[in-house]
Amino acid sequence: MNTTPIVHRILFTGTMGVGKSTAVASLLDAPLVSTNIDDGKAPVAVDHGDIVLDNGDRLRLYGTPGQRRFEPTWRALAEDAMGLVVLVDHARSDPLADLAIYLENFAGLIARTGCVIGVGRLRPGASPSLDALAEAAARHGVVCPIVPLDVRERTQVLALVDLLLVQLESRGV
Ligand SMILES: Nc1nc2c(ncn2[C@@H]2O[C@H](COP(=O)(O)OP(=O)(O)O)[C@@H](O)[C@H]2O)c(=O)[nH]1
Ligand SMILES: [Mg+2]
Repeated sequence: MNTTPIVHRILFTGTMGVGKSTAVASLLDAPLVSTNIDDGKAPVAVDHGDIVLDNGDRLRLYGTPGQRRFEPTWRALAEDAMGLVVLVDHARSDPLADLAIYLENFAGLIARTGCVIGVGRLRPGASPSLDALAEAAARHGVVCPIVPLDVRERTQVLALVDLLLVQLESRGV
């Protein structure tokens, strides 16, 4: 059992089925665990797991519940978080609208810490383009890395988390 203190709590958010649990699990050596987070109404099960980076920093990664009815839980998780990974499922009907929901709900966390956006199930040439997604993010005041990824590929998820950590470091979070 590793007892290094937790350096960062990072949230993975996005629509149901986008791959939050898969992304977090892909980084872990141990199985995902589920904890009840009390948002004041009822306990909600939240997936999480810890990874220890090569430099010894320990990260706790959370997959937020996807549905909007969990907005109070999102707020509770965001309070303690140190960064946000927004996953966009490009195969859904309106990825721009999906992105907007998460950027709006987590605006405070993003402003305080940082954000990266991973786009899954992106087919070549499909609309909206990554540029269009970046422009939409910018309209929400969020200028951050946007990269295509397959959440099942550990190296790709790790690269996205690295982009987030670089951002946190440069912002002194
Ligand atoms: N075929 C395919 N499956 C994917 C892709 N991205 C994610 N998945 C699958 O989609 C599912 C996502 O489920 P999960 O991680 O539980 O989503 P969550 O609701 O966001 O936690 C998993 O079974 C992934 O393997 C992709 O690009 N292609
Ligand atoms: Mg999940």
